[in-house]
Amino acid sequence: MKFIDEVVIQAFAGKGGNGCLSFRREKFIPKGGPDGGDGGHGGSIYLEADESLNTLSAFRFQKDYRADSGVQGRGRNCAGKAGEDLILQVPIGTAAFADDTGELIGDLTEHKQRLLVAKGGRGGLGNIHFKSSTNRAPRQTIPGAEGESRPLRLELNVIADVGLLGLPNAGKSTLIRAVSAARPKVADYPFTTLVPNLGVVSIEQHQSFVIADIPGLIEGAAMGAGLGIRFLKHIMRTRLLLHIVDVLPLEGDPAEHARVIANELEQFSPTLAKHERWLVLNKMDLLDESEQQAKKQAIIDALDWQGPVYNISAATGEGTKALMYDIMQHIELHHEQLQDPTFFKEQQQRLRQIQEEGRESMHQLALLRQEQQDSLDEDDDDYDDDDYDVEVVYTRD
Ligand SMILES: Nc1nc2c(ncn2[C@@H]2O[C@H](COP(=O)(O)OP(=O)(O)OP(=O)(O)O)[C@@H](O)[C@H]2O)c(=O)[nH]1
Ligand SMILES: [Mg+2]
Repeated sequence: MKFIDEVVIQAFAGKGGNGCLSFRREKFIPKGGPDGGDGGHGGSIYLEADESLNTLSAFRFQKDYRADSGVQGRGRNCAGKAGEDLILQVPIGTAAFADDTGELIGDLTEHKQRLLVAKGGRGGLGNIHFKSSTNRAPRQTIPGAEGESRPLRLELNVIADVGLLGLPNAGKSTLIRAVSAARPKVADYPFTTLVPNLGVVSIEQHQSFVIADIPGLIEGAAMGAGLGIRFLKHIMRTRLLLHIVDVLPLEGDPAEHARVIANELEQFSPTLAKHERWLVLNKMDLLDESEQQAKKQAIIDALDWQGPVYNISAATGEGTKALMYDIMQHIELHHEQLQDPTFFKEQQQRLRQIQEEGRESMHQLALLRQEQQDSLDEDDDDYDDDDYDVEVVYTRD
């Protein structure tokens, strides 16, 4: 199955059935009054979130979706049957936009949540409605209204509490393997991870949170280098970012590497760059104990880092448990704070800002790519961002 996180489809809601023009015709009632019934409403189109889905790949080939039309009214005041609604199942975390205006129609964040995306046309009125003292035989009816039709862009953002950030090879996937049942591939070459992986970290019986491991970022990602920045959108909604830094990289210096990531984040969304971010210094098993503290201090000094810092080894598990406990606490505190309506509002506002900035950066990147493509004029380069022939893995234990 392919991991698809963006599709454009056409939604055509059903037309309303026409109102009926009819008069009562019965034995012994020579001039029966009007009895034309109403048309049924056209079927609407809804999106419905389904927790068992994790990609939009079902929409890759079929692009047009039509709900049934309403049936027209009949004589004897019979109303036509309403057209059946069409319910499209999508993964949790799907947002729907009107593709022509860019307007956000809505977000699906909970299992079974429904969102109306194209309203069916109203059923027409039969002539029975138009009888009056002056007109006993009205020939007037109202036809059914057209259903709404619109191009829809569906965007899937995986929903996680914590997002992992870092250069390729920093050990992001190794960490998610160490602390959850998720089993993303780990290897000593860059870009091992090509799609987001989610892992559930269980702390105690009823305490758990979701971590998202995304592909590594490199310098220039905002300009399209490596896999670009498109995966950052999957961690836009997280409450906390874990910035994983390899303390003993094959090339370069850890503090410099951390700066690269901070810079790419800033270019993607300045608001996201100000988000709660913890520095996680990984591969500490490669250093002696005495070196570990010195390394940590050197990185903090070089970055003038004020936030939390953790020393861990994703490979041996050292330090990971304490980190996970602290994350859980942080998430719970955040949960409590969200009860405060002012805080909640601020968070919503901040999220919207991040989404806007992120969308703009991705738009700029798409334009840049288009320019490059045009100037290259290479028709054999049909690289498609969405074409990773791999599956997004959600592992819940
Ligand atoms: N010694 C040591 N090696 C580690 C540690 N964590 C990860 N590694 C190794 O570092 C390499 C890269 O690890 P990954 O987990 O694949 O790195 P990643 O950040 O997911 O990389 P991408 O998916 O390419 O972005 C692998 O060879 C791991 O075995 C650690 O704590 N100690
Ligand atoms: Mg990885």
